[in-house]
Amino acid sequence: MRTNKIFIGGKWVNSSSGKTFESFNPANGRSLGKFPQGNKSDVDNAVRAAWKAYPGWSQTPAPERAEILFTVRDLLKQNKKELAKCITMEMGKVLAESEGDVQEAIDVFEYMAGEGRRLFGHTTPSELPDKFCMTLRVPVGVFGVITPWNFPFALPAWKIAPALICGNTVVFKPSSDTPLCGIRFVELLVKAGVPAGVVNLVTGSGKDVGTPIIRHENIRGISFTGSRNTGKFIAENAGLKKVGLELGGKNGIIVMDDADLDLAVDGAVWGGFGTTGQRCTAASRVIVHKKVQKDFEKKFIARIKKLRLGSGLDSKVDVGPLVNESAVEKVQKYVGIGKKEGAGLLCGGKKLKGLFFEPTVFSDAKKGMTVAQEEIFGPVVTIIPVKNFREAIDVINSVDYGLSSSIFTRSIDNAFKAIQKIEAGITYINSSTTGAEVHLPFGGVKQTGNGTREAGMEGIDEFSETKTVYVDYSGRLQKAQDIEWGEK
Ligand code: UN1
Repeated sequence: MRTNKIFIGGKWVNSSSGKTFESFNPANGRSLGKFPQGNKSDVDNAVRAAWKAYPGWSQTPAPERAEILFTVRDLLKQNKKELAKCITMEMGKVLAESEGDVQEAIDVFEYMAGEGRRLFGHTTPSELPDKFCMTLRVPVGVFGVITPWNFPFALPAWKIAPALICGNTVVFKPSSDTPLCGIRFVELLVKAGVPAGVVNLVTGSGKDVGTPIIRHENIRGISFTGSRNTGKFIAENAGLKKVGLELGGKNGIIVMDDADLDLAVDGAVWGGFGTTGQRCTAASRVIVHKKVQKDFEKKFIARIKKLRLGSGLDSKVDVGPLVNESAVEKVQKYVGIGKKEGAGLLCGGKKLKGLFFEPTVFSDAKKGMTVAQEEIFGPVVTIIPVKNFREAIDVINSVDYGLSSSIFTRSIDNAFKAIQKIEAGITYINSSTTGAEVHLPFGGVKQTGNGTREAGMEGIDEFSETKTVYVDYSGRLQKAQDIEWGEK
């Protein structure tokens, strides 16, 4: 069995804990190897290495840093098929989606490499003569990057590419469900020429590795994607670090009575059951106009019945397993709650062999029911019927989250009203709730995060500080706000 190492200061080393954990293929339970169970002293070493590398990296011109990012892009491209296979084996989603995951990483490295020749600040006039004002972007310092297992290449890329282009160095903790993908990712960075200490990797649990990163006195920024509970823990424990949180969603698709129903069904199936529902942008609620509810449900269920479950490596399969045992238990728990609260089970509801779970639909749910409010992160869609557009907006906004959203309608008025009224970071018109493109900002409102955005130009803000510069060439001590002092 392959025993892996952590990566600190440019060297693959053993964890000082001496302990290991295993990662398993969720489709068949086979072990993918042993991984070091990192601890606080590994994190301390990683932080020291990251600071040691910081002066050199942060002072390298950004266009030169970008050359390395372009090489990462090229290597991801060359190895796309094989990396996708690694993703599918480790977290279960089907190969086509895993290739999409790698493609997203390719795109973001390309986009952020391009930022190496931008990283814009701005200039603006001074209120005083012979004085020049501008802003610059400067790096933050050492960043802790903590990522989930559902996009094991795209999400580390969303964070590490902008962190690097801005001149930061990184301590990276991948999810303990996908340590192998994390290692493959770092191997590729090293091959591309990322200097020693610029990216360090510590594998292990949230408690043993995540918490020491979050609380570390010498880490200046944290970028995290994952559960709301962990997000809250970070907000409470990171102190005055610059923190970016991308937490969950309870995303809704509104289907109006004038929608193209076949298109809406396509969107609901893909959004609800792609990645086995394990996306923060999953369409876990469908808010359907009563006039078309029955038609929609008939077509929706017919499509779901055709979904083939199995190993994501099999090209005929549509839906893979859930990631682990506790994910299965969580889905089972919510299905039980849905039934108890009186939502109507239209299909599915049962655990199958191993970590597979039937695609499940609840209907005639009320907006306040638990299955209409809480993130399940599995193949469960809750249908909530509404009588008009106003009620649809009320329902879609009735949750604590605000990540993605969608409306299917042929009315331009409804489309634009939805853009205006839906409380979410992302709104799709006549498309599903997933499918973010890397040159646009990604993130949510309300309890989906703390207001930061990833990807796009806004993605640079999370990983840089703004420095304000005043240059006075008047030869006098000029004072702003027109103050006269000591001059009489
Ligand atoms: C996530 O689930 O954490 O738009 C991110 C999407 C993907 C990213 C999802 N590109 O669904």
